[in-house]
Amino acid sequence: MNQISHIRPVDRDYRAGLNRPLEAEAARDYEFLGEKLARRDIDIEQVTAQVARFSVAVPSWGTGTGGTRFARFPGDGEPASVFDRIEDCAVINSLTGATPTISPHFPWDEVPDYAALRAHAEALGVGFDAVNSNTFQDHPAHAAHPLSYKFGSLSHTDPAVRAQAIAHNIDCIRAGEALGSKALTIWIGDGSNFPGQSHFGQAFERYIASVQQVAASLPPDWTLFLEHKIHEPAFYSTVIQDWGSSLLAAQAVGPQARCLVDLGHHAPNVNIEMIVARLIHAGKLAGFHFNDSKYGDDDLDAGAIDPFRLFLVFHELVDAERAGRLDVAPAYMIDQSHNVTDPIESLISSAIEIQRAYAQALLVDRMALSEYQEGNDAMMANQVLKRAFTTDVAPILATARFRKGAAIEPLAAYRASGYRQACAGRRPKRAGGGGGIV
Ligand code: AOS
Ligand code: ZN
Ligand code: ZN
Repeated sequence: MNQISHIRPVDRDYRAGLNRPLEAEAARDYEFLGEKLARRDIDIEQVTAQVARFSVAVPSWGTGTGGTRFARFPGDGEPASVFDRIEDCAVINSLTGATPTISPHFPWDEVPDYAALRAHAEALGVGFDAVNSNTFQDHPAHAAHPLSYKFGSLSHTDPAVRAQAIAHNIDCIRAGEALGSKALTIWIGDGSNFPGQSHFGQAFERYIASVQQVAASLPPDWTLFLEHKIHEPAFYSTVIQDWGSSLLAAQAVGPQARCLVDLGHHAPNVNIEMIVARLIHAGKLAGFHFNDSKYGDDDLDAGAIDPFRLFLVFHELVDAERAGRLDVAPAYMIDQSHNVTDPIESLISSAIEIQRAYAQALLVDRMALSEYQEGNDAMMANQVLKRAFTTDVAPILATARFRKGAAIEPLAAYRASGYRQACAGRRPKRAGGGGGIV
């Protein structure tokens, strides 16, 4: 069977047809912006080429409607299997040209034949990014998880639970190898709800010893991403609460371990861009889980709440890259929970917002900024950043997409394709109801 016959947005000719009436206007907007940037000594073609090379991975779990602790309201045509999830991810990539890889989560995405899964993805033009383990839930139907993670996993007081969690992480590495991944992301829900419930030092030491065992099973060209989170599901303390704990753990585990920054995993008002700078300084930045937040780990769409912060994160990254201070390219992934939107639309929009922040960061006049910083001219230094942030880079993004054969207007193209309605016709309806964050 032709795998793409039922997935219109993946058809290049279909996208070209939708682009045709938009091309002339997009070209005019691009030319006009090119002239404006030239007055700032910026070559628009260089910026567009960098934007075109930029990509961010989409989470397989983000293609289904998420939920809160209170309820989940699934939409029609939601993916019923990992094969469906890959198709949705392929749609996002075809339209944006910016999301060629998928970050799978196990055991949610477990299959008996990973070669078949990989072939399915390749036929749709996508590959796999970091694999994620899941020891923050019980998997009672799964033979490899007979023990409960209620009181923790890699830091559990019971060595048998720790061994089970370690084995699961190693299984994830093996699955990832079959899929062509090069990294394992570990986020644990371990922590405590009551002062006195757990011993901070001992739990941390148990975590490090467990992760060291996982690291011992890593292929040499793999990286281990350690993800910190201030709270939830544990609300008094978490074992890897902040970037400091993450850095200490990564340093103890060794050169293959690095720190992953999920933008929603900090206290409100924490200066995340400075955390990024510090992790770069330590040579331990792994990458990101992008999302946006107002209060906590809200998992809202990237750029929906605070696009300036997203820009400031990219400003640090571009600055470090230009100065040769990035020892490895950071891994970019989206980690969101879509509760009131079509998940495909949210992921399309987020990929564009992340790319937008990157493009804006490329426009920062770094020479001028450095001079203002050296001269302690706070006002003008801030103006340099604002000038880049307020530049409308949409024509650059649209042109980068058009030249790749993606959609000039991805959201409109997605809606016009009727993809979700077609999915509703062939995928089973999912029940809503009970809470549970995915
Ligand atoms: C949880 O808060 C984290 O962001 C993890 O990255 C988690 O694995 C992912 O959100 C899927 O639940
Ligand atoms: Zn995350
Ligand atoms: Zn999170």
